[in-house]
Amino acid sequence: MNDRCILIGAPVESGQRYAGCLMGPAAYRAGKLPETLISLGREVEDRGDVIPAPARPAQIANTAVHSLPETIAWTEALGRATERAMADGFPIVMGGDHSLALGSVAGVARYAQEQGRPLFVLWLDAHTDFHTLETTQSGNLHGTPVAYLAGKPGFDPLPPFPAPVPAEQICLYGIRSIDPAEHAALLEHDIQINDMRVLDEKGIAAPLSAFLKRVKQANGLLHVSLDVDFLDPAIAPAVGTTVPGGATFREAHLVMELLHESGLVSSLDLVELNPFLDERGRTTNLMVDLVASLFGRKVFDRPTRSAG
Ligand code: B3U
Ligand code: MN
Ligand code: MN
Repeated sequence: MNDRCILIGAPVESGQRYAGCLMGPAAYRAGKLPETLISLGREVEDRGDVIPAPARPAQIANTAVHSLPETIAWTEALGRATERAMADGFPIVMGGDHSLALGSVAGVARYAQEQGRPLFVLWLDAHTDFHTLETTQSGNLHGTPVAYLAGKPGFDPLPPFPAPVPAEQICLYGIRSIDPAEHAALLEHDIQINDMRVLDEKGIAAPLSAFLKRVKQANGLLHVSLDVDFLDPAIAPAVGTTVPGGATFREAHLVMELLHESGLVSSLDLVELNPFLDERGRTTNLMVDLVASLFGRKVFDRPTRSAG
């Protein structure tokens, strides 16, 4: 893991319909994300909030889709900002709704391609986000980035995804809500879907460890996209779409600890936090604590003893 964390504010809320996600980056700063990373020995460079270019008109056949021009502008601006940050350190993209990943993952993919390294993506989410511009019925583009990064057609007039991520390099984790069109599309793809049924049976650690092993063997870069709704709404209420049955406090920390131990994560999105829906900052605080676990905060640091 790179020592230098580059914070990128992405106050995006055009990918869904609740107002408030644009306060996400400010909440992470108020919740002391930068100070927390510094306390864990990281250098931190906060590049402030990205300002997209003015939106240009764009039209498509699916009339349900809203805010497409804004989404295109965010995708382009965040792609550039994240690609640049990859060259300088470990980007942490503070959202903003999940449509920001259309840009952040595109930037990471361009960087991975330049480096000649395979990109792996871990998607921690209640949803599969596998709609295209043609299949979405809600019209909320936060439900589309996994299909985009997997290289599915149906995204015109978004910029073509630079280097589509092969299905075997994508791992969806915590899934408990799939729309019929996503379900049909996922049947055509070999993406690993760890829905809650799988995680209840196998435990939270085993499927993740198997995926991490593959990343390591391939000398891959690993992008983690953490949607607040991966967590159970009882512990993380500050999100527009709550889905019961999410990861518990302990499961979520274990995921972050395993990711830290692997040393493989190279970039991170924090998405869907809506501070307007929070209760005295508890969701923001939990997200900051999860990032702390990802960057090595431990309850008890056990020095490795040599045998004998
Ligand atoms: N799949 C539904 C719901 C949804 C996706 N992502 C979130 N909600 N957060 C849709 O609207 O595409
Ligand atoms: Mn999502
Ligand atoms: Mn979600």
